[in-house]
Amino acid sequence: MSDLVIARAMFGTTMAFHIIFATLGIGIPFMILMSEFVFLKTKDQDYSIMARRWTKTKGVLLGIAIPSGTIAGVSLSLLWPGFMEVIGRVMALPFQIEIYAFFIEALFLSIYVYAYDRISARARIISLVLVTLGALASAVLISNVHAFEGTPAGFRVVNGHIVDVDPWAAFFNPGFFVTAGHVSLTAIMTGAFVFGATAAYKMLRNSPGSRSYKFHSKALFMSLVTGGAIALLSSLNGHASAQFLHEYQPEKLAAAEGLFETQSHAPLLIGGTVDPDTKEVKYGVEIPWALSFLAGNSFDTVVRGLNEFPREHWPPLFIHTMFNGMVGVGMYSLLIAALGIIWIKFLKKEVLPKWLLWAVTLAGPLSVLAIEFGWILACTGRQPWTIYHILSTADSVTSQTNLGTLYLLFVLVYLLLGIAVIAVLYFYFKRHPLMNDLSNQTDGDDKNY
Ligand code: HEB
Repeated sequence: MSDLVIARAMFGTTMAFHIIFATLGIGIPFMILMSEFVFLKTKDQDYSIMARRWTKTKGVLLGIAIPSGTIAGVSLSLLWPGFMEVIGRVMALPFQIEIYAFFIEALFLSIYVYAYDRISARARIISLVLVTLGALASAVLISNVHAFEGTPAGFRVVNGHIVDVDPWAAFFNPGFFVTAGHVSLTAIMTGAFVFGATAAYKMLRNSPGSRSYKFHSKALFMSLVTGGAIALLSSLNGHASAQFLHEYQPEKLAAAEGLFETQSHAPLLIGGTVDPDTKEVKYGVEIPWALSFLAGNSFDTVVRGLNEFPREHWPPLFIHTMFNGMVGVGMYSLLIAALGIIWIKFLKKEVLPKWLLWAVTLAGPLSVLAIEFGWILACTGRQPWTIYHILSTADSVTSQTNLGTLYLLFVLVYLLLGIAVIAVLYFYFKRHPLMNDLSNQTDGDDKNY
């Protein structure tokens, strides 16, 4: 393997690991906020218990998000010095502001946790809003560096030198709003479905009618409403992302859709594989005209095909599968949320069928997978560039060699960290079962929280 490939694999693995914790770091506090909010409105103690139990999870996840984020930051400079040189000159603002965002998140999380019993319900909600906003701001700021990579702005390159730097123009690059929106919405959606999946799984484990089943069905309903609503918004905004690619990174859209010939009335390809050599699409289903509509809201929209671009500038074509997977999960989650809501609210059934509970359980891991697909689509789909049409990945990479051993070491560290999180969460909740919290609630004893 070449050192470039190892560097990419190493950075990709780091980001794939970190992104899980960064995403849940937004979605979970949002769901805790929802629980506190419903508690404030209904005075139903179950929601308060839910909020406190999930706060433990947030704490553990933050414990991994910090080191994995630090590794990601350090890897950026160590593996991609050429890239960081440009970022350092033009796009340093997001990194500088992020420190404050993290500060706000950590500060208000501590207030929420340690002053829980001493502050009012409203103050708790305000703290949680700030925790969520802090986490969101971090994500938006860092994703903005990614947006800048796709739509660089705020500088000119003259004879290989960077001149006329305008940091705010770089900050508000054309990709800023679409990316910020998509990253934020999908993170909240993922948080909701992970919350819901846990509840659904617990419902499968407990008999209908039990206290625990009732508790979890409240969490389930709250998650389905939040997750469903946000999934709907994510797909609308995903549509905007696709239109954005059509305008700014047409070869990525062409690769994601296996489109070779530039054409109006372009078809949308679902499933199948795209072969770059024969330029053939195998086993896929084509929906006539749909891609033109997706790209420009009209069937006449001309979508540019890969043939217009030199072969060495084509992104890897497997991103088609990533795109399908991500959109598939979006559609699946919408459907499952709708079914669950209909079942509980309109058919007024307290017991949910097992298949539906399994389907919700599946939606949790699937939405995390969709996050991974989305990032692979966005970042692999930008190849061979780190900064679109300005700096290639090959020119960004470190000149250091023998990265192989280091890569294996990184993988090992992530494996250990991953196992550690699961073990900590598993044993913590095993030792502090829900029934304890529920019976404490009737005894009026608050000390154990
Ligand atoms: Fe997504 C990305 C679309 C859903 C997650 N997305 C993306 C892109 C596109 C899209 C076009 C690319 C962008 C660039 O590159 O720049 N989506 C879409 C659509 C839909 C979706 C149309 C519908 C349904 N997603 C989704 C989901 C999820 C996601 C469901 C999860 C959960 N994505 C994502 C991510 C990403 C993406 C994470 C990366 C970031 C950006 O934005 O880029």
